[in-house]
Amino acid sequence: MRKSPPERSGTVARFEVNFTRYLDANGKVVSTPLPRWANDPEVLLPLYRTMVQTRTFDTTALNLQRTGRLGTYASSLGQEAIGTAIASSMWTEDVLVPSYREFSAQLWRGVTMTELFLLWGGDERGSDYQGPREDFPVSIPVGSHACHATGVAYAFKMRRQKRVAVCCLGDGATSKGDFYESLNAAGAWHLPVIFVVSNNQWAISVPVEKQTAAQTLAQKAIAAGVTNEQVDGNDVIALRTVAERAIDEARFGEGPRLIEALTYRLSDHTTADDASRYRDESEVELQRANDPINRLKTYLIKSRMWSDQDDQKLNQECKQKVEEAVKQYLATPKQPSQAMFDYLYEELPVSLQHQLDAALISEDHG
Ligand SMILES: Cc1ncc(C[n+]2csc(CCOP(=O)(O)OP(=O)(O)O)c2C)c(N)n1
Ligand SMILES: [Mg+2]
Repeated sequence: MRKSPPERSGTVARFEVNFTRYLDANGKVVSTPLPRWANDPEVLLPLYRTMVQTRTFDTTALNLQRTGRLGTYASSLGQEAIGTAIASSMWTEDVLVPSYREFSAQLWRGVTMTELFLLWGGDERGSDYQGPREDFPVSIPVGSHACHATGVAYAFKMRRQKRVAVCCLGDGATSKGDFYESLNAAGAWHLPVIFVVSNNQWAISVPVEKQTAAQTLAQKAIAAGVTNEQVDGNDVIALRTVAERAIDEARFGEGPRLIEALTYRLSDHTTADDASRYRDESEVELQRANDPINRLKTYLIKSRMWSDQDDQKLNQECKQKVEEAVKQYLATPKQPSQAMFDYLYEELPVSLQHQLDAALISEDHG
């Protein structure tokens, strides 16, 4: 890296940010050639099913929250393609380090809907995944998990394992110091880690153009010497193409990647938010036309891989699965109040001891 300066004045470096899209909002092919698997229902239908299952889960989670049976919940409406494509490009032994809107990735990797409900219902046992044991719990702190992902990738490298850490974060997270530090370390140490930025245009009430003066978020990787690219985050075919390549390259020693997926947060930030106070409903209306599920469905139907009848059946199956998960969730005996103190410290500090005493008293009276 250390070089002597050039002899004369002039440009010393140039950088690019590439964008990938195969399907437009109407499911029409706009770039060719398509990857070969884009004609293979065995590849595409599982992606579609996971996206639909995620949306069904999402609708039910919102209903549960509205009826007082779930805590604050962050909807993934409109962003289902990203996690689905990413997770389908990972190997089982890779590690997902997610933020709080990546249900599709988690479901693909075998986290159960009951576990997700438990977590969003305030029960930490929901993070003790029985499937992907080494995947991380969702990071509610914005961006801090980028450091964890870099650490995981460092461990893989030290152990000479061919595994990849995949960190999912939002546009807002890319303004944070821990994000830049993680990216820098990943670049300097040439680690097998992928940062997937879901640029949904909003960080609660802050639009992305107020978040940063950078033209793209992908370019933030350049200063860290990390390969970057931008992709249509509502086009699962483009996403999977980009993700598969990035993850494979990282696995086989070609270093870290940053993928910026352009999407849109169709929902409120969480159930504790009212987005109509800071953004125009007409903007949201326009964005509905970019829905990733409709886009893939139209393509599948046009390519004769799917029908409206198949769709109805799938929606029915997805609802049934969610209803079963709701039953299991609601039937799970609550943990005692003291459980929340059990795993924080080996020895409870005095201040928390007082809180524990108070919790035990209120439980006795409750
Ligand atoms: C370290 C930290 N600071 C602030 C918050 C409060 N907070 C929660 S979500 C959020 C916005 C995050 O936006 P973005 O990264 O774009 O993700 P999105 O919610 O859009 O998926 C903020 C500021 C937090 N959870 N953690
Ligand atoms: Mg955002």
